[in-house]
Amino acid sequence: STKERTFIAVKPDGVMRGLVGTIIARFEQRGFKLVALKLVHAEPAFLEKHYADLKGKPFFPGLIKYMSSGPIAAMVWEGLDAVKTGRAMLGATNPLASAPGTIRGDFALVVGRNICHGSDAVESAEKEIKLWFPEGVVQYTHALTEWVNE
Ligand code: DAT
Ligand code: MG
Repeated sequence: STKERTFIAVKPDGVMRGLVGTIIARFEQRGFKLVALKLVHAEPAFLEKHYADLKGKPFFPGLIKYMSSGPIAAMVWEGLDAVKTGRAMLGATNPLASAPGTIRGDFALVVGRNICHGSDAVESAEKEIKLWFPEGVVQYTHALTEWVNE
């Protein structure tokens, strides 16, 4: 649906490298609507909730350390097929396997510094949006909505 929402985040390496604007621009230009945005320096305990499904993986401690090493630009984007399209725009988890033209395929090389996060399903998007934005998202009418959608 055109109201589908996904949680997208620029990870600490993306923020430190000055890629927040570039990543936001890609979602804006594609036609998605920004409905929540904040910069957070997340605590390890919070990130363990975000990545609860990966607890037990050998890379989990390193992942939490990386994600808590600096600010994260957390956002919610809304629009047609936002979850799947958002993932396609990010590229494969391992940037070496990400197609050129994707965010990871254009700006990253290694899985442990892959600069961005995107929800992998509608249900995980709902969970992640509640976790990162307990205050809720912002409701407004985007001027482009009627030109981007049929
Ligand atoms: P994604 O971020 O594409 O949804 P994921 O949910 O499987 O991928 O993993 C979350 C993050 O954990 C991923 O962005 C980078 C890190 N990660 C995943 N697999 C890894 C691995 N084999 N080695 C090191 N880090 C890994
Ligand atoms: Mg994931």
